[in-house]
Amino acid sequence: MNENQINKAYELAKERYAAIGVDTEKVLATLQDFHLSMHCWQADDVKGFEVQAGALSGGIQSTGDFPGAARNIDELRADILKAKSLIPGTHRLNLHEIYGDFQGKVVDRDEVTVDYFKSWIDWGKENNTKLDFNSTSFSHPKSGNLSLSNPDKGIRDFWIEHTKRCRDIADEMGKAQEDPCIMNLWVHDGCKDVSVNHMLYRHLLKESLDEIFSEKKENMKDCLEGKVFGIGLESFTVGSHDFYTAYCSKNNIIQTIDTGHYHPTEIPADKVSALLDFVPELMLHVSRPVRWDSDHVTIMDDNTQELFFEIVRAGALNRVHYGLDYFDGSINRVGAYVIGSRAAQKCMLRALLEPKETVAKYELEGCGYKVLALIEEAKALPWAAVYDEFCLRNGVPVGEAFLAEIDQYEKEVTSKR
Ligand code: RNT
Ligand code: ZN
Repeated sequence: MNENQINKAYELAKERYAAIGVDTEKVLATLQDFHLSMHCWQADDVKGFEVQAGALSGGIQSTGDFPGAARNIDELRADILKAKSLIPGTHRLNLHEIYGDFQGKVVDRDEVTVDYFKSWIDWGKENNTKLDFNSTSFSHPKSGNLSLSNPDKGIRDFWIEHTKRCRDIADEMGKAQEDPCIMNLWVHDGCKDVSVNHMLYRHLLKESLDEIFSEKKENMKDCLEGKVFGIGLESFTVGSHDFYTAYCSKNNIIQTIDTGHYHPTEIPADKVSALLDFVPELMLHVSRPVRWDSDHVTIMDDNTQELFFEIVRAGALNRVHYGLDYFDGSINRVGAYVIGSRAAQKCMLRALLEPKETVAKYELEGCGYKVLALIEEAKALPWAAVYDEFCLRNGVPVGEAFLAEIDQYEKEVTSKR
């Protein structure tokens, strides 16, 4: 498709949407202001840069050994920038604590400071990329099965200290970028098999969180992520969805919805309107569950599409932070970023293009068949022409044209690692 063809297709689409009361120019402006928080951990299979790094633990796994994973901070930054050059719009980067710039030093989790993130803050500024942050309680000798909920006070205190330091770092990041840094707290704590001290573990987790959040921070926002189960932690999860729903709504904290963290027939999209009257905002980890795995590359599947529809229908666009969270080591990792980011963006675009006022009105008037009819018709409207135009205006490859760029980067860069 050349530029002229893309413009023509867009002009037709614009008229088609105008006929149902949707202004595609407005939609494009909104999409321009939609910022994903790209997770740094797809680039290196969640390894991070700690000198003393151990194997990935905490009930998560990245499978596959496709060549070219980033081995150090420079490679990871280069990969992220390559991916960003193929994704329209401006996007944030979501860092885990283990991705600090440790400069060859052994820095334990309870010793980390913003000094190890100074170069990230500079990098973010230079590359117009705002940063988000995560504490890291997995892949560490003190992780075991229980961290913040560990009955051993020494271990609990270690993770409390780590998490407090991470909040300080996130606060510095937020200050430097003049925009709040969103800090996600996910701990894997759970039991592999039958266990009886559930109340104790949950109580300890609550106490640890209370202690962690006792200090208010101006430039960062906390969010909490629950889960249904982890690998090797199949029988019980301390920080379940219910636990965090209660904690977040009681303490006015942002809740994280990872779309890979629910029962197979549970629809994460339904949580948007269920939660937003009780928690201040939502953080998303857009992902894709496949059987035991919660972290396949995001695509335009029903769950993802429905999630974005629900956010737009709820009028909650600005009350949601849009993180991605998947890790696939079996395919080109830069490709994985581009596919997942563009898929999330396309789902948002389709949601923005829905003739929602009309559909909502029909529903309130009791015209059920019209609701169904319009939603069915909207599925086949030319939204892809609008996305192509968006890519064109943003100077990134349109459609599958990004494949050639990734192939070239693979040939020249990642295959040589
Ligand atoms: C794990 C959680 C968590 C992690 C990242 C690496 O199941 O989804 O968000 O994926 O912190
Ligand atoms: Zn997640």
